[in-house]
Amino acid sequence: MHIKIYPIVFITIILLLSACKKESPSKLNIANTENGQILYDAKCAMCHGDMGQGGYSHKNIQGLSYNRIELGLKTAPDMAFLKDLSDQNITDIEAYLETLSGGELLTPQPDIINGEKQFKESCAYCHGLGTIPIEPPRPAHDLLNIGQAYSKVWLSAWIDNPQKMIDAGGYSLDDLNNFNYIMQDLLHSPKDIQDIVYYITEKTTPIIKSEPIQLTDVEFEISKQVYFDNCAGCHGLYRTGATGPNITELRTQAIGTDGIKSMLRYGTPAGMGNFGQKGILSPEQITNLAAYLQLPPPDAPPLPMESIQASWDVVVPLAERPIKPQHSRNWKNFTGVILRDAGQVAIFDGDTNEELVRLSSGFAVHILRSSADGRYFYLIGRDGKVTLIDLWTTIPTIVANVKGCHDARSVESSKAEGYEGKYLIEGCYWPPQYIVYDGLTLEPIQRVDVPMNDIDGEILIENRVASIIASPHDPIWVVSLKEAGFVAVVDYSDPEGIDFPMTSNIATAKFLHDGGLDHTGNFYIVAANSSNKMVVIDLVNQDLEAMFDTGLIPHPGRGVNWEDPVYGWVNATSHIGEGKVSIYGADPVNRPDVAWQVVREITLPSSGSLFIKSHPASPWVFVDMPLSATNMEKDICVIAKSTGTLDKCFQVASNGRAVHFDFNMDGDEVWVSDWHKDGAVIVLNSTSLVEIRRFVNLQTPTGKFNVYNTTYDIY
Ligand code: DHE
Repeated sequence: MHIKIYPIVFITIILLLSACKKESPSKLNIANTENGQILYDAKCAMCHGDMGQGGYSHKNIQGLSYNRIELGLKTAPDMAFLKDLSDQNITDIEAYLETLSGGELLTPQPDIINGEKQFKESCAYCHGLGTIPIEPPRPAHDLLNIGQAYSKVWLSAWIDNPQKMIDAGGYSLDDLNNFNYIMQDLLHSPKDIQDIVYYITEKTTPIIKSEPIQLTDVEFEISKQVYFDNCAGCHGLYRTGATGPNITELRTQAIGTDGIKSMLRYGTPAGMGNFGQKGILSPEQITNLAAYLQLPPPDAPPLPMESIQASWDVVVPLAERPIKPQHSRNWKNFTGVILRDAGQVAIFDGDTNEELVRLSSGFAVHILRSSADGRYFYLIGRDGKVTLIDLWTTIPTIVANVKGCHDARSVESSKAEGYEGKYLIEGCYWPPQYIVYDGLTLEPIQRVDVPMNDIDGEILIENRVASIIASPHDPIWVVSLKEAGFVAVVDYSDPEGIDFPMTSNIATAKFLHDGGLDHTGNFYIVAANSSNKMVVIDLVNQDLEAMFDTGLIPHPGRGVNWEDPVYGWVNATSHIGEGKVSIYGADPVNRPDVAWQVVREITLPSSGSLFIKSHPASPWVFVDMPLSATNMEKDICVIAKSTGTLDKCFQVASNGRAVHFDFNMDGDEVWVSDWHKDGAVIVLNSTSLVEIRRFVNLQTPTGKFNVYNTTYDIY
């Protein structure tokens, strides 16, 4: 035994001696301390601390000589990625280390119990620890035996700031390509990080299952409502998944209580919101929701025609409404701002910048759409309530209400010649139906069940109506059936006005969500979001024009149209699931060579984008990232139309998340929401990008709808 150790000791002594004796190249090079600091901060501080005081490595390197640095680079496996540092670089780092002193020390005694607690609270969804595999799988690798692949120091530095480790070259780019996302920085303290690392590297037996939680009947009912308010939109009432993945009870039981809680707390870079971290859900709500999700979903009730008719409420009958505007305002430049959690819409005069009125509607109001002439706003809430607002009265007034769904996201007016504003369609998330109303009174005319089979012939338990758009040419609406993957054509020309059938169901791709028109109005371009595809419907021939892949969970809102200098007319989408804008050709007549093909991809600093928009008067295409899990939610980015490249990203929101854009009627102003309970709408000059106005004291402002732009589909 002893004999075998001698050569190792001998070699080490020789190495140390030679390191001490070697003439330091720092004597030959002229040191640049400033560059040394840049290099140190970028490549060394993650492990050795911001002042070289020790950090996760617990090795103080203040004043370390050139030769000792070089020795570390040659012998320490964790530092192998720094092998390309030149003599000059090392000289500069040496000079910088000479200047350092002080800095906070990290206690070398880890607390494994705290590490276990932190792991379960923060990491347990994305990473298993010898846990049961799930489908779709966890977004990151299982960490059982991770200590065999990486050292504790490296793992700590990685958890502390993954992006910095990647930028420094400390993570293999080949490995990185195996993942869709870079791990989030969960903002843990260095102490917690060190404890987590000790826990995951010392634990050698799998975590089998976390403890289920029992719910009382009252807690179950409350959690049901919390789920409906916050989760059902993405995951479905029956939790089978759409924009978000399947979270039915078999999968959630496999994820386990800890995993569900960590996901609800921190979200994922795939677009799941960080509900706990942002204070949207309380720790108690998260705990109970984790239990609720492991139980089978309760049955959702129907909403028959009699109930819809009973909900119809005419506040101002048609005969009592004005026949011309009762004010001299430019009502086509009014903008309605959704105040989501207040259940209100605030209406602003875009010429005078006055807030004219706040009107209350239902629960978590979602969007506005305009009648064919723009006189009326139709407001739809998640509770399925439609509110008709007249903009010609002295101040905008609610003139009728009706509730056709328990859960809804979309309404659209009839816009074809001869039918302008005559009808309104409401699509339901639940029950699986659409309702057609009289466009001027909201009197319910027809309720129609949507088919409960998908494009593969599978029977569905949920088939939600997502975006709806009126063809500018024919008396039809195209209706996206989310789970089914069909785009239904609903004909509203029936002379009896009593039928409103689906005249065809165009098979496309599953998980249809949101979309808008191309620049001619001949095509409807809609995201099949969890299929990672865009679908193009030919509105003239009423058939499928094209389908193509873009990125992870495209989410264009209404999309955007502009003329690219190389590819002609294009349209684009951003994505929830990755930081990417895909721009595709959208002119099959003049540029068939690039039509419906991705011609440019632009990298954004974060995933979690919901909307992309522009106006013909603006040189920019605007993109938001409100679901960013990497702290980019306050920023927006602008793409230059003239070059098709990203120009810059900058912060606009102060309190919350920057979300959604609309423009004033002339297009020289762009309005962005600061989505927060103490929120605002921030108005920028749409060319200079300088802030020119801020409407404050708005509770959770989200969508903004300028009458002119909404009426004429300008985006
Ligand atoms: Fe929306 C449009 C569904 C979350 C703000 N949203 C749409 C449309 C659908 C939809 C189907 C297209 C309607 C149309 O064109 O006919 N939205 C959903 C959801 O299912 C989802 C993902 C989850 C949910 O629980 O509702 C969802 N939406 C949100 C938000 O969280 C937003 C940001 C704020 C809010 O209301 O809670 C939001 N959605 C909007 C806006 C539009 C929209 C502003 C209209 C975009 C436009 O420019 O026309």
